[in-house]
Amino acid sequence: FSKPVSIGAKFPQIKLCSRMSTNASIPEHKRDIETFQDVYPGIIETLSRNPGLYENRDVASWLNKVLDYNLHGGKKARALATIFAYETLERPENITHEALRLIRVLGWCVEMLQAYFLIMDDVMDGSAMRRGAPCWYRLPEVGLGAINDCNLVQAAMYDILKEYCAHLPTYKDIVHLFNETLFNTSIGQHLDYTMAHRIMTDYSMFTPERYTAIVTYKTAYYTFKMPVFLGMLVATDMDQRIHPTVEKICLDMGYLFQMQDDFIDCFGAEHLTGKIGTDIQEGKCSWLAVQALQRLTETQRKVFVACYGSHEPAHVERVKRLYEELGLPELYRKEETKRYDEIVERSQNLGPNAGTMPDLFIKLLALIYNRKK
Ligand code: DMA
Ligand code: MG
Ligand code: MG
Ligand code: MG
Repeated sequence: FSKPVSIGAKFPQIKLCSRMSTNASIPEHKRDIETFQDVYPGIIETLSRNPGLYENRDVASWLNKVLDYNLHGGKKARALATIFAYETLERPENITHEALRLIRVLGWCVEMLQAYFLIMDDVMDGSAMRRGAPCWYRLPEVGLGAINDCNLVQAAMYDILKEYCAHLPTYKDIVHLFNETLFNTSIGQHLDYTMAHRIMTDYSMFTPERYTAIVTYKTAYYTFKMPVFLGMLVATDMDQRIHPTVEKICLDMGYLFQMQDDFIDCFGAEHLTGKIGTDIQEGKCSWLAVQALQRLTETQRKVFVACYGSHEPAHVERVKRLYEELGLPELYRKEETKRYDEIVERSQNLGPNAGTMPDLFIKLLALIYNRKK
């Protein structure tokens, strides 16, 4: 290990959203010259040495194309969260260039898991655009081949984990965390899909409890629990005793994140999100739909049932107008702030073993609060 560079925990005041690494606020002589993006070519190079890909060069270049198309252009919120987690939780003197490279590679693995789910998700949701470009499955040369492309991305992720992390004492725990996250997210995606593919007049399952289950499984595990726990697994001497509370806060932050996603699906600006909403058309159990169903009058309910789950633009507009008539945009803003405040308070009360964990939660909240994309 080379000479340590101190970053992260010593500079909690850094601004978060504008860059991929916290380098800018670090004195020049201590600056880590490698960035998150810089470790990507090494990952591609490592994959090219996989025996199967080495023997099948055309498949190797296809996989590069899959990764280039599906890993870039997004917010990379989960990779950022992974890197923040490590930089915040690790003691500054232990943050070496090698440790930073490792956590950045893990950040890319998290983004690969995300790419895997997004490719599938866009097929399942009948979406057209992602990150300002056509969804992968919609490219003429892809189509249903997208299913196997997902498998390739997932296999590449585990290959990279092995190549870069097999020597770590926590390797087993890291792989276990990826397996758990894959399983939980798939459970959530199944819940989400089956809720949308029901008898369209039946809204008995659109309850707050069911909504919590869907968003916890489909979003919270992979968006917050995984990055935070990866940071803990790579940082030295993490106190195991606060884990259950930390996990609960991560899952509640995931709820907030998906609630925002649902709001943006309906009321967001396409030029910012790079995607076109489908929740109303697909009849999704979204935060807005669940809130609406708790507030509709008998007459409004008839309109909702007639228009929800329809691709007819007039029907979609009518549902949006109903949401506005019910004051859901105002309710959303209040609820977002309330949930933000609750998470701040709970992270401040983690107790004497929490270390820098509260700082991490504040950073993660800053990353997502009032987000428009
Ligand atoms: C997000 O669900 C969850 C996963 C696992 C992709 P979503 O369909 O609301 O996401 P998006 O709005 O990005 O399509
Ligand atoms: Mg979707
Ligand atoms: Mg979806
Ligand atoms: Mg969405």
